[in-house]
Amino acid sequence: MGRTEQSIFEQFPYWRTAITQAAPSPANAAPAAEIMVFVGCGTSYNLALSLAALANASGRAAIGVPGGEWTSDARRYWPRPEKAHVVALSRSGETTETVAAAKASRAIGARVTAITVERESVIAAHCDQLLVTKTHPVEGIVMTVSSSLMLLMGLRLLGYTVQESLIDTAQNLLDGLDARLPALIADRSHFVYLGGGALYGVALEGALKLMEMSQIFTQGFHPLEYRHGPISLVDDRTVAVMLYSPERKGAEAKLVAELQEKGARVIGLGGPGDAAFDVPCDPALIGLACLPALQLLGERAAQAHNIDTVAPRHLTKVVTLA
Ligand code: F1P
Repeated sequence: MGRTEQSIFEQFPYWRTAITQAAPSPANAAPAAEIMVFVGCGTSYNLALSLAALANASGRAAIGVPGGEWTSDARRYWPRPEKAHVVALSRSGETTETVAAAKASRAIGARVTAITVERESVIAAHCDQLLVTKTHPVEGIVMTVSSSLMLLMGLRLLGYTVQESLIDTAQNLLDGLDARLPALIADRSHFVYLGGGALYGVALEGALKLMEMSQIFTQGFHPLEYRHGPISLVDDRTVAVMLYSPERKGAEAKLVAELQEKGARVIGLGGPGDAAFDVPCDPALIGLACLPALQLLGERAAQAHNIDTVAPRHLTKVVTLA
């Protein structure tokens, strides 16, 4: 087993530790904030999008913004950035754009919460509130355990309770998908990830994982957006991963049936597909429950192409700009 695969399968003890840590003081502890702005880059940006949707769902105005965008012109995203509560996500705590976003936000008086797995990082030194937990030491360039852990910490910041039973759900999904994966992805070269609301960021993250691990071009979409153009790519080379939202399952299942008619093989997470998996948990936690399985999909696709995910092409663990 390679190091990336090992980190995926061995992530749950780290979840357990993060779950049992003292709960962070709630996000609404920043009374002057008009809005929560979740910032990050790459995987951390995908998590930011998901957390922003979950914050809105729990009654707090929120947006997700790439670190570089918030740094270069925050006012294009929120007219009073000094009134924002900025939540900066960064595994390394060193990514140039995210660190700059945190520093610039503090400089104008905004509150900054940092979510990271590196206690001694730059971002940890430039925040008002630090959420940190330990990650698996074997994790390499491709972010696996740490992305699950940062999503978990973000959920707790928003006041969601992550029960130990979620670990069973995530583990069962990981093992269940793994048993079916070789047959599901055999001979398939076009992959698409679909998810709405908080699952849109998770769909993007599934796509990013597959792309960086296996070098297969892929995309993520809001489910019903897929009919508006991208569906023209679907044929018998397609695998579609549908992250079902419980409240929209009917409409999403109809889309899945259309994709199947056109030749796609569908992995249904929380609803129908050629391989269908239950995701029994609080709807807000579906994305977290699915992340390890999505990470594994990237790893198995890479293995099918004899690509080593320990050293993915053109990638480094941290992107720092001069
Ligand atoms: C952000 C990130 C990762 C990506 C790659 C480069 O890192 O874009 O998402 O996988 O390793 O950096 P971070 O700010 O979360 O450390």
